[in-house]
Parts: sequence; structure tokens; C-alpha cells
Amino acid sequence: MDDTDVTDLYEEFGDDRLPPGQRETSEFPVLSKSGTPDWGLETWEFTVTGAVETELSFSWDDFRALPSATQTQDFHCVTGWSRFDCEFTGVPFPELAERAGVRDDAVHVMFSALDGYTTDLPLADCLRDDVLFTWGLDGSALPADHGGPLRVVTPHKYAYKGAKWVDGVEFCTDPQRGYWERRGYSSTANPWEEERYS
Ligand SMILES: Nc1nc2c(c(=O)[nH]1)N[C@H]1C(S)=C(S)[C@@H](COP(=O)(O)O)O[C@H]1N2
Ligand SMILES: [Mo]
Repeated sequence: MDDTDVTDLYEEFGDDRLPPGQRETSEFPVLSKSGTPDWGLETWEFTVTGAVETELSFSWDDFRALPSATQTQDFHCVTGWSRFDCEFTGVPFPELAERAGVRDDAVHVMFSALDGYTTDLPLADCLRDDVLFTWGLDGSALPADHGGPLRVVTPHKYAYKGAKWVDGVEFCTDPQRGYWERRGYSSTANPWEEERYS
């Protein structure tokens, strides 16, 4: 499979691959607000709603039939660790956006997840090929603790912008705030500007 290395995307934002105040680790810690939710692939459903021409709904098999990409990416946690060279496989955000047809009045995106987690980003921060709805990690199925069957990864943002167990994406005509954003974390979350808190 094609593997694109996007670990140089930091050049858009700063001089160093490791953002300020971060330390590199080869571990992949698990951080979840309330543990790993239960799910079953037979009942799993993913929806695309809001300011779109066509709202979409996918079963697991439908979702897995979408065109996918494998990318080597870095992962930056707001608590201070970064894991380099994660190999993620999944569906690029623009692929889904194109299928739904994003309306002109959409400006923001809200992701929702099976554990009740939500997180938000400006639309422009989502319309990037490196924002992936990910089901594969380092050549295996994404482990449930890390958000399997499906999570979002956002290599240009702190990792709380990537909803684990993602089950929906809503296009919004106004900015909205997600779970951590309502509790004082940055809406924009650019690691190279150390946008940790708002
Ligand atoms: N659904 C959901 N997604 C989530 C979280 C969560 O609690 N629930 N935590 C976020 C936070 S704060 C971080 S740092 C990353 C951690 O991802 P990891 O457990 O794979 O390291 O997931 C993010 N996505
Ligand atoms: Mo986090």
C-alpha cells in the first residue's frame, strides 16, 4: 500500500519537528476521559450531518469500502509527549466532505464519539488530507484503547482534537465547543504556538 510520509508538515508551522515544550517518547500512552466504550461492528454506524447537501450514514462495511490512505504521522499530546512516526491508515477528511457536499455556509466541524466525547475544529483545519478517519495503526487494526474501530488523527493539532471511537461528524454554521474546549482547552490547539489553553 502507498505510504505517504507527512512528518514534515511541521514546516508549515515552525522550525522544529518537536513542538516547543514537548518531549519525544516511543510509548503510546492511553488517555480517555471515561474508559473504552463498548461497541459492536454489526451495530456500528457513522453519520455525516449538518450543513451538507446530502447527509450520509455508513455501516462498518460501507465505511471500510471508502478509498483509504496510509500515512506516517507524528502525534502530539497536550500533556507534553509526542510520538513520532505513527503509521495510520484510514479515510482522509476531504474524501468524506466531498461525498456529503459541504454547503457554503459551513464554517466549523464537530466530531462526536461513542463515549460522549466531542471536539471541534474550524472547517479549514479539517479539509486536509492528513486529517484521517483511522482504523489502522502500524499495520494492525487500531486497538480499542486507542479509539478502535475508528478514530480521528490531527497531526497538525494536539491530539485531543482527534476523537477516538468517532461515530459522527457535523458541519456547523457557527463555531461550537467540544468537551475539552468547554473546559478551558484551546479551540485551535496549534502545538507549534503552544496553544494548550484558551
Ligand atoms: N472519544 C474520545 N476521544 C478522545 C479522548 C476521549 O476521552 N474520548 N481523549 C482525547 C485526548 S485528551 C487525547 S490526548 C487523545 C489520546 O489518544 P490515545 O489514548 O490514543 O493516546 O485522545 C483524544 N480523543
Ligand atoms: Mo489529552
